[in-house]
Amino acid sequence: MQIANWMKLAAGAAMVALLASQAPAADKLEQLKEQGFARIAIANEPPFTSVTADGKVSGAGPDVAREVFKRLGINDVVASISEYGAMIPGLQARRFDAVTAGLFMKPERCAAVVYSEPVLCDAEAFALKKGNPKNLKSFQDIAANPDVKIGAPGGGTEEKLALEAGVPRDRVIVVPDGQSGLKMLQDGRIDVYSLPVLSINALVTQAKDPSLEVVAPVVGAPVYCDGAAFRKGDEALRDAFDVKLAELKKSGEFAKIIEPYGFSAAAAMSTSREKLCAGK
Ligand code: 6CS
Repeated sequence: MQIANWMKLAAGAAMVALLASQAPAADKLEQLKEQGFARIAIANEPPFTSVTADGKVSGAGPDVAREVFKRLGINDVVASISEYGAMIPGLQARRFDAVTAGLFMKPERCAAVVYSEPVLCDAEAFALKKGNPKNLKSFQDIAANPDVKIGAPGGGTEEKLALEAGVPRDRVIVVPDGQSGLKMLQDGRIDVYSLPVLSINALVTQAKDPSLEVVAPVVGAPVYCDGAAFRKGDEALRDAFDVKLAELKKSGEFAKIIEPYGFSAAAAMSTSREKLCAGK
């Protein structure tokens, strides 16, 4: 093909991409149907989200999202791994169409994105040395002991809970992923690694390391729930997602998807976006 024709083709493709990105929010659902997939952000933190070596995306969040999107006429999901702190900026920059990663609903996040109704709920946990030698049961215990360093996801809830409890910034170590956190704990570079209970249990169980133990739930830390998060402006897509999510909850299929991962359907169905975004 002549260079001139290639340039025309490239210009046309760029125009399509530009028009799609400017499409009115109400057409976002139509745009995703035509695209054939929804681009989701995940963290690869089982059992919330998981990507196998051959690229298969699973975990409770993507499995629920895949089923809901399928019922909306969007055939599949394509996942990108992201740090929690980068998920909302990525959504706002249109790098993702949704976040289905266990991004817990909290007032400050509810102000930045539009959430679906609740999907995955969990308490917080600590992984630490067997015997809990520094007797750490809460984020306040960590703040009170100047010798303790905590590892937590960057931009994540556990990082925020530690800082809010008064742990100085230089004792809150950003950990990129579960395996790194485990290694840092085993090497003594951190004294405690914090994630939600199901994530910590999955990691420590898989590690089969008798020198580690889990403290759960963390005393004084709330039970959080996530929802699928959408960009402000995509409320119509969020509303359509909620209709199908409610159908799954009503039929019992929602429980069939998430409970094998250890999540409680009743916990998600006992609360609401309104309550969680109000910090209740
Ligand atoms: O929403 C969050 O910030 C937290 N959610 C999960 C599923 N893991 C850690 C993260 O900090």
